[in-house]
Amino acid sequence: MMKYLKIILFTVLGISISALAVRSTNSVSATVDSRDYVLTISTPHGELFPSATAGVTTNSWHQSVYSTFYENPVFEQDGTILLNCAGFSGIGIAPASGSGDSTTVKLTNVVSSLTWEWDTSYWVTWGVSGLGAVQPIDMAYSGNGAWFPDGGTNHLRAVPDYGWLFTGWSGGTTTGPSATNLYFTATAPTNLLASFSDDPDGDGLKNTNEWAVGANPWMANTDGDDYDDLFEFNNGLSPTRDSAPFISYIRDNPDTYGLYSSNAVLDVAVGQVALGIEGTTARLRLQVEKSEDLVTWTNAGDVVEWTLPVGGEKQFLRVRSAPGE
Ligand SMILES: [Ca+2]
Ligand SMILES: [Ca+2]
Ligand SMILES: [Ca+2]
Repeated sequence: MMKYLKIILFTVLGISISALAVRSTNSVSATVDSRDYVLTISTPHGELFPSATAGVTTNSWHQSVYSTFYENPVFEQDGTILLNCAGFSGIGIAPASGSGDSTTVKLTNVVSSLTWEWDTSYWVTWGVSGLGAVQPIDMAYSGNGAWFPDGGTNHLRAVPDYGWLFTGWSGGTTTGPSATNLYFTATAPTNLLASFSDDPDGDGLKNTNEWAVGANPWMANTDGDDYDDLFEFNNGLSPTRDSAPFISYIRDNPDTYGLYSSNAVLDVAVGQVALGIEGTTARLRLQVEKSEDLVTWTNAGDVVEWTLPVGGEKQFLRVRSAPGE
């Protein structure tokens, strides 16, 4: 029995000695990349932290590089431009992209790059001229201003007070009165102005009075006759109905209304008719003329003269043709 144990022991020992002999003669070789890996970090905004990571950095293969900023977000142009770091993308780095404002990447290319990306927003304010308000719709705002993302669209609504009408936007955009709902895309910090007027057509008649008589607050002469809305309103005429026939009727019937047309007055005052007052006597002198061609006129008789005593009180005199007998 002891004899067999010795054989087994020597056998195991022999194998062990043999294995040691093989390991001592084996060798392992590995290739180590000793080249410099160059990472270029760039950013359009902000100050990179630590400053050593700004610009070109030399590292080894699979070296970890940490990059972040001293400050985020960043404000520019007196606080009217808001910049938020929105992540990065790169070449020859792992990971190749990411979100947030800090990262640790490993270099996988000899020449690699990491570029930070930023979101830009512009501070847009709004004011009013006249009486009305600007309402921001479905958007965050503070007072009379809000951050508008670059290229994004926000909705503002112009709401006039009673008696006033919206006439348009100015400032960052110019619109007419129909743009009460403004969908504005900002490309720079902007001050918008919403204008309101109580007399947008400038005819002197306030909107409330225009509405009261059905006139058009956007037209100075709603019915297109010879009289503006204000004149018709102030004189009991209708700004929505042509007043010309009414005026013509009066003009064509001066006897009915005790009127003289300008022509009738001229006929008495000019030419060969003279009506003068001498003391307490009114004197009228008439000269009848004749013509064959309505161009050349000659006297057709003697001057005829009438006199009439007049008192000290105001009197009106007139001359008219008399029917024959
Ligand atoms: Ca008006
Ligand atoms: Ca009008
Ligand atoms: Ca009119």
